[in-house]
Amino acid sequence: MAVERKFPGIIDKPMSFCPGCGHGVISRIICECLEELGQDQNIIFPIGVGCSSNLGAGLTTDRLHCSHGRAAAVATGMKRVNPDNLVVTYQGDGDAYSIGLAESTNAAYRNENITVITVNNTNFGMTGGQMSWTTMEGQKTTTSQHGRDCSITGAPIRFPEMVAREFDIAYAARGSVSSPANIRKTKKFITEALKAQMNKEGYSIVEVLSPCPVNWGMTPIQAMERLDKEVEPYYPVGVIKARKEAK
Ligand SMILES: Cc1ncc(C[n+]2csc(CCOP(=O)(O)OP(=O)(O)O)c2C)c(N)n1
Repeated sequence: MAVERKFPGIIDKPMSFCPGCGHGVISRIICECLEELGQDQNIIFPIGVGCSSNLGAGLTTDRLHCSHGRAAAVATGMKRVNPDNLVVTYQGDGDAYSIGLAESTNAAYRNENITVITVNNTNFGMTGGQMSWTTMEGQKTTTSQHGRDCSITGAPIRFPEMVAREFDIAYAARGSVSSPANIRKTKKFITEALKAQMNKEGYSIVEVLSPCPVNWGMTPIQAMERLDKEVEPYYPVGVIKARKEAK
């Protein structure tokens, strides 16, 4: 007997990601969270440029493919004119933290009532794996061929920690897709971030660590191991800031 696979209702087409990429899992759990909160017909996605933009290709919801790095600014406008809609950005680390660092930081500075989801795969994925602000020290990319030298470039940015420390935001957390346990945690973090927006508490951010096997030059299994052993120690998984007790 054929087993029926159930997908969240707002996913209507397959999204095309490379084998072993984390974007597919992350997209799916965001949609699950929205459905479980009864918000799946009430969502607008300002989506970044990069592999993240494949999210828009598979959904039935309102969404806008924003100029590179500007999703938090677009989200600000969307939320201010549609305060009853949930507005959730979906961006890569290159989009949100390198190219869009000003827009991303300013939205947190103003404590905009939006939810920001960034997929940190430690490089600019879609364009072939260039160094981004999250690339690890010593990591080889097409633009750091001898390994990232932080004495020249500065150190990898921990953006959620930075905005949680400096600004009066509602919620910040970091998840990962390196194991089923971490995927479950990430789902909880995204749910809490969405609830913060629903309760009008202000800006919420969840960064999700993701493997990028093709640009890391690894098999999907090796990339998962790297995520677990090298990336997570520098980018710890967990709640960084929550106004409410539910952690
Ligand atoms: C203004 C501008 N600069 C550069 C590009 C080229 N570009 C397209 S996708 C991309 C990489 C995005 O990387 P990231 O945000 O880390 O997301 P990922 O693809 O890794 O998910 C770049 C640099 C562009 N489209 N527009």
